[in-house]
Amino acid sequence: MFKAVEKDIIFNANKSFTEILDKDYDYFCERISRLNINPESLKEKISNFNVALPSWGVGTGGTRFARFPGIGEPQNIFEKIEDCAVINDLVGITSSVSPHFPWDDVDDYPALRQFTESYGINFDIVNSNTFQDPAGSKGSFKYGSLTHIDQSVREQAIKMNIDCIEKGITLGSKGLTVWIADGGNFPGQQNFSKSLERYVSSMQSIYTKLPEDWMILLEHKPYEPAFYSTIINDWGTSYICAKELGEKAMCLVDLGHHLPNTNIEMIVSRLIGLKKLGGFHFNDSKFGDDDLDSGSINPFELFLIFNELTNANKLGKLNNIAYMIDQSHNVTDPIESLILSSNEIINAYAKSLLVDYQSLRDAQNCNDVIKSSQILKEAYNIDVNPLCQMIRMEKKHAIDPISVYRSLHYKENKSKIRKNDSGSSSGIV
Ligand SMILES: [Mn+2]
Repeated sequence: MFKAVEKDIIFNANKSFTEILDKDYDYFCERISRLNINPESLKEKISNFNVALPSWGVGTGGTRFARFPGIGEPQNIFEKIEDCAVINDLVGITSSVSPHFPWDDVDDYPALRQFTESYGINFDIVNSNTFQDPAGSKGSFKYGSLTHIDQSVREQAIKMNIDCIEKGITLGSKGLTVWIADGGNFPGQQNFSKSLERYVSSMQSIYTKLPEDWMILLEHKPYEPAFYSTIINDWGTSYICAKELGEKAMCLVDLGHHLPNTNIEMIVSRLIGLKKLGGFHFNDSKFGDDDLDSGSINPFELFLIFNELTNANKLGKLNNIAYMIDQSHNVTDPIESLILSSNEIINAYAKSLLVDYQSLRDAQNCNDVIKSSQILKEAYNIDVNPLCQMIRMEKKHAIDPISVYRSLHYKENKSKIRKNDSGSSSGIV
């Protein structure tokens, strides 16, 4: 850690914020003392939280209309790791990266692992990409991958996923996320039941190649790129398939992959109850799968999701959850977006730790609707920024990561070294 950003730069920048932070933190401690909460216990829990950065998220994303790359964009996985390390040195809660293959293919995986670990970064869940044709491939995924009617194309997609597992093993990963773009644009185009059967069969072939301590995460999505039907269209289908595959198969909830107004926190609760919640792709949306920055549109929803997680954790019902960010940065410097997103995520988690769950249960058991709502709102309305800033400062990270980042002129400097490629290598999944 602190290979990407010099510790002294952060230390000196923090000096100008400490006086105000001390005052804000004192008030925060006084405020939570009224809830009988000890700030030290919060610090410990928050310090143990980590959210993985998406390797594809540090490059500028795009829409189907255009992509507007910024200066100094990373052109390969090594440069992406450098950018992720900048973020982690500043915020301290993003010490892992979720790679995407074949986008992040390299010749020497042990060397990539060594390079990454030298920045204090580990590899999180690996992602497979069978939604576009790999260079030089024999079959095409135009009409599907794991569910394609042609067995040879299915086998090609299965092999790509198994290759991902092998790359992930070398990199020290412990899981694979599978999202497929398979679906249809016309009624009658696909046989719904047969394509789902082919999906399960293909996934079974991949599942058998999982190491003992791995999990496979099934990511659902209601539409796009297919706009009439999608194979794994909702959490229920995802659950049924995960159950069919076995105990290493878990469901991944991408916040954007739901129809508008879906109660995502309830889905989270259901999956916890069914022991099939495996991970998250954090982002935000207004209309659909907009891949906007986490917490930028609906931070209350993000809090309510963490409320379910924290409540379940207190009851001993939460196992190993993979927290990852998955968003597309079209008009911002992705590094700034990811800094703010990680901040929104940790804030939502911190607020959930302020909920008085015993009082909430009591209020629910008395049908006290207003009191129940008030308990959640009281926690949500407390400003946890001073707590998260204090934790960052104590661990030598930046109190104000955006201002430190801007003072580095990082992308400007990188633009002199990195070749700027306007081609699209980023994706939205
Ligand atoms: Mn996703």
